[in-house]
Amino acid sequence: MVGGVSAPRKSPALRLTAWGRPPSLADVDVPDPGGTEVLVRVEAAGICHSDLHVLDAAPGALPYRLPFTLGHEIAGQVVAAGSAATGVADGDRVAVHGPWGCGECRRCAAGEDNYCHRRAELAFSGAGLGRDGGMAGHVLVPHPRHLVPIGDLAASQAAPLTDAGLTPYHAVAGLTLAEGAAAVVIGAGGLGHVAIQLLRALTPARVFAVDVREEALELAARSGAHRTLRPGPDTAAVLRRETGGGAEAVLDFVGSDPTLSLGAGVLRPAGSLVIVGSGGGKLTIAKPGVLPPGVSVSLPFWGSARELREVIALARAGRLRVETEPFPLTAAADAFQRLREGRIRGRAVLLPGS
Ligand code: FEH
Ligand code: ZN
Ligand code: ZN
Repeated sequence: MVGGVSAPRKSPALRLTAWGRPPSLADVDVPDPGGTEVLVRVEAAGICHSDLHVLDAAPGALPYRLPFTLGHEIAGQVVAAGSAATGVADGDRVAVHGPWGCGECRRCAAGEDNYCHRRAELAFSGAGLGRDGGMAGHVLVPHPRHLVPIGDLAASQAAPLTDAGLTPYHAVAGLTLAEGAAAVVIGAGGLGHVAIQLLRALTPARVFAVDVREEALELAARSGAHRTLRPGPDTAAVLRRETGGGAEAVLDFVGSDPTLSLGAGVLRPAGSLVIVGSGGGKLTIAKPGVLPPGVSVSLPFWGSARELREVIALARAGRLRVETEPFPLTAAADAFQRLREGRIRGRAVLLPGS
């Protein structure tokens, strides 16, 4: 109990209990936080394509131990805290920085758990990724350092921003785009449409969006893309022409063979290829090869707690907004299926209290 905000003894949770099997809703015990732990009542939890990768993983493909509760995009309210959990107060509304690392290395100490030095040794990647996450009524967060205040920001915005906002923010943060530069966003879905908003809010670049779905291109245009186009045999040539010789940056939120090939064909010399999507596509890096001279290739992963604070600040200032489709926790199976079929506009968000 923190300041009169209490927690029940049982709470619903979407549990992964067997590899390759659909997750199931179950009532689980609500844990009492000890030490630095903080108990958060979940108000919203986003659904990510990575959740599908977890559901589809073959036994042994991931180091995670079953069972665990899914959900790595979480926002809610602090309801209890351990005796060593400082800096949290009764009823704080928070977003959860989801990539939990070892908590001891230099990266984790800096809030950069996404690049934890001991990542390869851990049996988890974060909340809902081998540890109990937030597709549930409550989530136990290991340390207050993973909590970012959200003030009066809606949880249905804050939750998806912890990944669909943070990941593109971290990807864009590494780019230098001057006036007149062109940035191509491949994949205008849950992350891509936020990337377009960030490129428009933080850089002077002209933004080109590519997606196979007409509805995604409409969202891309509403998000601020200067030009939208569906991929075809001449897309690279069209983009090279319309960017005046190539793009300074390509952000690939799909990461498949065709999208990587398109990205390589659109970059101008000394451009940046930023591969965010986990589509498993391959691109041969060779000299000479398909990439122009001077190109940098990066594989950014999620983002830091400091960057999440910056994303939340942008959203609270009205400069960033995630397109969401809400579902009650009990409709999680339908939401997952629609995501799998490409029928979610923006980000699907589960609302445990609805
Ligand atoms: C999480 C875990 C593993 C791979 C990728 C992800 C992303 O959803 C995080 O942005
Ligand atoms: Zn994710
Ligand atoms: Zn670490």
